[in-house]
Amino acid sequence: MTAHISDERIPNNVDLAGDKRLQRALEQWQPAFLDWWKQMGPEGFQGDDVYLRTAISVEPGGWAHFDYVKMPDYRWGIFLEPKADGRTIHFGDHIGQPVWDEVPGELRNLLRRLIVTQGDTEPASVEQQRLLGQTAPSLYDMRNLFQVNVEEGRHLWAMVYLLHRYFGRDGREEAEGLLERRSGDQDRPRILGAFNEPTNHWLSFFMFTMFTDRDGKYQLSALSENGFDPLSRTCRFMLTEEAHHMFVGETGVGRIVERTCQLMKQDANEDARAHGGIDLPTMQKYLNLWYSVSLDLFGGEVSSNAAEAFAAGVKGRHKEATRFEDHTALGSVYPMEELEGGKVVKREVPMRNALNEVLRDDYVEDCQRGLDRWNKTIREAGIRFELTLPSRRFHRAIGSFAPVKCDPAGNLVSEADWQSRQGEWLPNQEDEVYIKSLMVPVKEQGKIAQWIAPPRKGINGQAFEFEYVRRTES
Ligand code: BYC
Ligand code: FE
Ligand code: FE
Repeated sequence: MTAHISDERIPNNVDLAGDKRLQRALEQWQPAFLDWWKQMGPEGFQGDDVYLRTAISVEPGGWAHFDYVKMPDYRWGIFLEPKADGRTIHFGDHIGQPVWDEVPGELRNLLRRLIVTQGDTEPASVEQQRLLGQTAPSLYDMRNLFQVNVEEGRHLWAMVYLLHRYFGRDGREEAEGLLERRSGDQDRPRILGAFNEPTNHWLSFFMFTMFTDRDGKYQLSALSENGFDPLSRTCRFMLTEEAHHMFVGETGVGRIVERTCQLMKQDANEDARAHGGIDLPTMQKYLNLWYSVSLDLFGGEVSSNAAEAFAAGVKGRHKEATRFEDHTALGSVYPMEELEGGKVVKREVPMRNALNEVLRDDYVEDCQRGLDRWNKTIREAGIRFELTLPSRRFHRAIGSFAPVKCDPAGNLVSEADWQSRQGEWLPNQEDEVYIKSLMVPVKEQGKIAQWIAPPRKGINGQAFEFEYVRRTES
């Protein structure tokens, strides 16, 4: 294992050439991946030259090499952080034992399920974002979209490598399945809820990369604690790329907020819509939507799956090694809210069963930091409005609160009230029509759509005016 990435048909730092059978199997999967990419990847831009970051080494700095690339020629490959000698399992029931380089028989199903679930989200997001290039507000934003897309494609490669290398025939079948399911498809949907939601305009795209990619950060962090060393090492490398996805989301929403405030200031009634902007209450609705579907991605509050994964040493807490003292998570409890007989009650749950909620807590705090920055922009513009995270009980499809309806403040509401008021809390048909009406493509260098502010700086030291995408298709 080296930090260097080879220059073969499938770039890798796992000595693929030394395992001919595996290499052949992956070389057979590769054309299927490319077919999928051409069919389900960014539509209308496959022949263009895009200023992309490509990994050429997994060493710090080495993974950020910038150049013009046609997306189908992107160097998708298999990059793992180099192996650290003497790593041991540091939580759960096997503390102190050496990490596994192969899959222990009794953990085979559990690990396969986690890897398939993780892997499934990657192509799903590319499918969700497939048409967005056509309405990009600037070349800068278009390039960022494509950067996110190719990296999600590479994250799929990361999981497919593990399936092929460690899970035999079952793994190869799962790898095929990852190219067969489709986001939003009635008959063969993607596995997790948020990845079947339409993401068909840029407000949803930015909210998705802010809130849903951030779930990715926390799930990858939990998986990077893994006792199965190859999964840990691949997740650690994926996390380096994830930071950019969340940057795209947080700054994207931030730039809309900034523009909206400017437009409000120009209007006697602070009406941003009157000037072709996105008003803050509408932004709040999209925030409510994407935050709540992303909360669902952490699973139920009380989960025996989470307890089992922790015990086995395959899913730890965020920064397990440094933030916690007791790495067995036995003999302690975690307070949380649950629903009992139609009422919200506080309950103490054995720690191991509460780990989905523990991870969700870290996520919620991280989200709030992003909102604080957006609210600072609003405050500094002299506007009285605050974006807020809705209650965790709001609009849930997974967990204790899935069976009931709550308003954004967390109050239980009747089904009838929900029906009549949900359009105030979540995007309604009219909001969708309005937002889509703003989505006019801007393809000239240095220009930007009316509803969003330009970024403070460009990518890799380039100016905002840089030609981030060279169009060859019209
Ligand atoms: N939708 O015990 P429970 C990313 C299922 S994002 C549908 O409460 P568990 C990315 C669950 O499978 C990160 N089904 O929860 C972001 C279970 O089914 P079974 C993706 C759901 O199992 C942007 C049952 O309900 N990675 O990378 O502890 C762009 C009871 O579940 C959902 C991962 O998620 C749902 N939302 O935890 C691109 C990591 N939630 O077993 C990429 C891998 C739960 O009863 N996955 N269910 O049939 C996991 O760690 C866990 O499976 C989950 C759920 C966190 C998803
Ligand atoms: Fe990803
Ligand atoms: Fe991502």
